[in-house]
Amino acid sequence: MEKFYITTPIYYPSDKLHIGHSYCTVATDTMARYKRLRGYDVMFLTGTDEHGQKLERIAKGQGLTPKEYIDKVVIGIKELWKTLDISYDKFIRTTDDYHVKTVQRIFKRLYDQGDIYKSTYEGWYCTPCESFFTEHQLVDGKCPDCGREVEKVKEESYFFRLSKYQDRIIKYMEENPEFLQPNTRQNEMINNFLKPGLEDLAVSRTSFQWGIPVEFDPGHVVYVWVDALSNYISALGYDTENDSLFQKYWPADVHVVGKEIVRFHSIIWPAMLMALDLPLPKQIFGHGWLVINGGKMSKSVGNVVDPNVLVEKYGVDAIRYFLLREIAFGQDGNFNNEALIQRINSDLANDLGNLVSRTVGMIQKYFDGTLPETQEPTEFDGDLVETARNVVPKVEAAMDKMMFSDALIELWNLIRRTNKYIDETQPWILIKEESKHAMLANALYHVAESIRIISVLLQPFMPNTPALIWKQLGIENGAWDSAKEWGKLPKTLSVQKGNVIFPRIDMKKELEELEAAIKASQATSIANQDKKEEKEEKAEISIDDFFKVQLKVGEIIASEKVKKSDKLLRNEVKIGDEVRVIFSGISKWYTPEEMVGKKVVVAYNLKPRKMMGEMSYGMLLCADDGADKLSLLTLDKDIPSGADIS
Ligand code: ME8
Repeated sequence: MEKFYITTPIYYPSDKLHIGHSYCTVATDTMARYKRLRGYDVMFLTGTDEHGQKLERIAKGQGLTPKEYIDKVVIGIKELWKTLDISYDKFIRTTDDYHVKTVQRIFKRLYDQGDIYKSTYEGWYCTPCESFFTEHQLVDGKCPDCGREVEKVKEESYFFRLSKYQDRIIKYMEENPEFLQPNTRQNEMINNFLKPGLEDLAVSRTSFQWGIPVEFDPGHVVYVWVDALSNYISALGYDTENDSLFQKYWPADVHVVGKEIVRFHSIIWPAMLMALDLPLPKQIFGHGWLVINGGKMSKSVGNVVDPNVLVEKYGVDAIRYFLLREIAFGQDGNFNNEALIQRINSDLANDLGNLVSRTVGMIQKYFDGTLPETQEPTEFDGDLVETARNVVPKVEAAMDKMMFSDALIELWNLIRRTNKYIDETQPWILIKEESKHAMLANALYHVAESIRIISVLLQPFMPNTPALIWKQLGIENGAWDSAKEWGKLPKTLSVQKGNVIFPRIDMKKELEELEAAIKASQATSIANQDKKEEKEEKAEISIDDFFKVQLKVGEIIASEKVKKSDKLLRNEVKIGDEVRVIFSGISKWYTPEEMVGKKVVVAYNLKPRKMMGEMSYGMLLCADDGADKLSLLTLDKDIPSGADIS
């Protein structure tokens, strides 16, 4: 069986994934379903990208550890994918142990073979995008990707020899025009990034800790994009004892990604794979954005639409249809409530829903639910059968290029042609004359058979509607190839009337309700955010909780700068009879000489943790103005070291 490996990006865990994120996943899911129906052995991977400074900060803001915060959010993400009927085969989290180990091995291997080396990084960092930029890449001093403020960073860093792979990547792209789709993205990458010259990439950080530690240099964590991109192979067991999935599925057939992350997937990822001597994915498909009034839908702008609100109102199939039909995959598309309701009314309720219900209704009414054996052709049959026969290769051709919208246009041509056939044959006239009943039976058979073919082809896009149609037509399932054959329904078809599959809705009333529902969900999301921030300032804890923290007086008897770090001091602190090593990130404010002799406040029962290859036993308390001032907490009377603080 031929294999097909398809991936979505792994999402940053965010409280609210919006309809823009859902768009990417729904499209990928549609492709995975389509390939399964075509008989492929499909591996569909999605997951979450859980490291980086941004998450560390958000979690801290909520008084949680990053993992505690992310665990909660991931539950919501998985629920959303369930709501949208996303049929992924594997969900990877970059905090999964196997992934962490694979990334560490990859990093070490690249270091050992000289593709990664140690130096000093000086430049600009955009935390929301988790991206480094050189001075000349900034636009008006801001992040070229999101337009937000960037931070100046100077730190010791490992570098990946990206520049070494530049020519090979250009050559690869030129020789494989299918590699980066749509085509325009390839020109953009070659002309804007590759030809001007690649710089080596800083691939480790020392200024925060929430990342995968570089095993042989624990003060460093792996740059989040190196960590994230590796998910596509770590999920398959790459470089482990059990790498059968990797052997079977790699290289990926397509990585589906949003246009702003095409750069990482078409330059950094290929370079990493080249360095690892692995084949490149067959395709990177960069889709466009869902925009609202011209701007990208995004949480920080506050214009996000919650997919749950939409699904609750109109059902998952209607929402999936709208996303796939309304926006040409690869281009940006406007998300618009009116267009959504319009599509539901015209394409789903009028064209499809009405076709099914009136056909079943007529078979019920004219023939008591079962068509008679005797049937006579009409002059309109040939054209309908021809249209149905042609639609399958057209849908397949569009799907093979991931042109979901085109595939649906083809499918709707058949739906409209079938409706037209009803108007041409006029069953309500034929029923009036006994001699025309054989013709009427044939006409209704033709319509039902066409509906069957439509329902088979609808499956990748709409996971639920086909089964509702089959129930009414009395069939069990719809193998893809059965759509290529006309006449699979029994001549004496028996139908069973069911509910209307897509009821028509009142545009004006619905529009008001929908706008109100979206506004309410945006307001709740902002209010929740505010509440969380408030809680973070004023959260109360019980006295019992407070007493869980053991504070003691310590006297600093020795202090020195840590060589590999520009922040840390290594202090030896006398607490009663014992002497503890406690690292503190305060060398910007205190010299070792200033430290020695100070009586300070020590968080005494903190779990020891490894810093710079050595254990640190506790923490020195400081006051921090959040900007650039810091003061160690000291005592204003002489109290012996080891004394309790309460
Ligand atoms: O980029 N319209 O994660 P992410 C369409 N963790 N797509 C949108 C969108 C919109 N309005 N907003 C977001 C990341 N997306 C990284 C990926 S992969 C190794 C690491 C899409 O959660 C966006 O384009 O910020 C991207 O493809 C996906 O959602 C995940 O974005």
